[in-house]
Amino acid sequence: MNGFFGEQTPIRFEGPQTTNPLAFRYYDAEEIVLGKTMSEHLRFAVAYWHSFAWEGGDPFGGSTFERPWFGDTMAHAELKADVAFEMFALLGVPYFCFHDADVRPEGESYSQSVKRLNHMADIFEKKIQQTGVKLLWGTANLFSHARFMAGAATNPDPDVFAYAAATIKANMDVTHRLGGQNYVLWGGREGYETLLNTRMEREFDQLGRMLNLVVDYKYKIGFKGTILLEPKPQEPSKHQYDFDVATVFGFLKKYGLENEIKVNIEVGHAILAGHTFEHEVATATAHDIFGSIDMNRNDYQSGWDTDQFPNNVPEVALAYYHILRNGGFTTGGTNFDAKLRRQSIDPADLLHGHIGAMDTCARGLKAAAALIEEGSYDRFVDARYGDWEGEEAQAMLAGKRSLEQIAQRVEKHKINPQPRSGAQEYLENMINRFV
Ligand code: XLS
Ligand code: NI
Ligand code: NI
Repeated sequence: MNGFFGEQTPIRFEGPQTTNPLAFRYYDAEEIVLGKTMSEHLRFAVAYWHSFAWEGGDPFGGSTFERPWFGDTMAHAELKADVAFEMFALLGVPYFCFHDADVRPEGESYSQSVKRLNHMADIFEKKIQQTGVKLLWGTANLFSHARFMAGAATNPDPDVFAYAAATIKANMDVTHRLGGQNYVLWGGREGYETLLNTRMEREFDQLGRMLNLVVDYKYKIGFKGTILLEPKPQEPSKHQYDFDVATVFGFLKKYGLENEIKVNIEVGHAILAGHTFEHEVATATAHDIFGSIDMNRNDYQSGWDTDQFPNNVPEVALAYYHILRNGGFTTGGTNFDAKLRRQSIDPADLLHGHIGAMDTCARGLKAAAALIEEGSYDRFVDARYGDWEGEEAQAMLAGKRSLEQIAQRVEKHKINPQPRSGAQEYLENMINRFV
């Protein structure tokens, strides 16, 4: 293959001993782990925006990347698509994800923007057929353009709500046409900059209405994928309504959507919300709203959503443990919503970022699978709750005992519970055997 990445052959698995930087050490797509191939478990996806649309700017300086597809014509957009699929093939990733704004230049009107999006979808349709690379999810960018500066669904101007609704419709149509497995809504500006100009109760109802419209439309067009909300506490807004998984669950319940919408959880967003990633995954599986993950970390000292490729095996392993315990992904997958550092300007840097990320996830998955297969960890934690299997405990849980009845039993049997060790250090050491 000879294109943007030069003369390059697809990245192969060469095992942990290899010194070849353009090879996988741990990700062997066909290796069977807990009855499925690694590729089927992990369902890797490349994020179009960071890899192909981000220019390397930061608040103090402009772009650092020179890419032949930077420009606002459709010819640039088509070249970008060629390079994107060149990279998907080199990496052997089964999926990709995109926003409308990543793949086509903004039009002068809504209709022109949609026309351009549909043209790119025609191209993607062919490429999907030719390569077998599939769409993990599509989404609308409802945060970059100035019209969305005060929010999309939560904007005080109903025309912005309408424009956002129309844009979502166009993106759902394209996602459906391309066989997308999910449709994502991340509300970067669904929140506020200052409470001084904000009526929160109105904005909640507007967002609740928009999500209901999305779900109605999903059934109308027969989209079989999952609708996903992506929580984040802030950035770009000072405060975002989809703060974290628990907040999103409460919101979905309020608007009757807890059985319709699931979550796409991002590592860096979990950290910004003051949680660990595995906390967010465990909260989602506990509420039965787990959908998909954006596997990109922050720089843990900077306090920003720096969108770096994952490199921490224990962190990744604990997240996959909760995902596997929940039965693994269904329509979701592992999306790298990650970008290069702005000094990493070479084409090969894009490959190194993804290769390292895929290897980190593969190691994490294998560690989590080994932990589950070996079984002592789960047995220990299950045993901690073992007494709840008793008859009286089950009756209390099922609502068959009143407070008075419980009090009587405590008195009669002189119940006097003794503290038991939580064994945290023992468990930490046990986990360390696997990661
Ligand atoms: C931004 C989000 C965004 C979503 C898709 O922080 O992670 O990239 O994943 O809109
Ligand atoms: Ni993010
Ligand atoms: Ni994301």
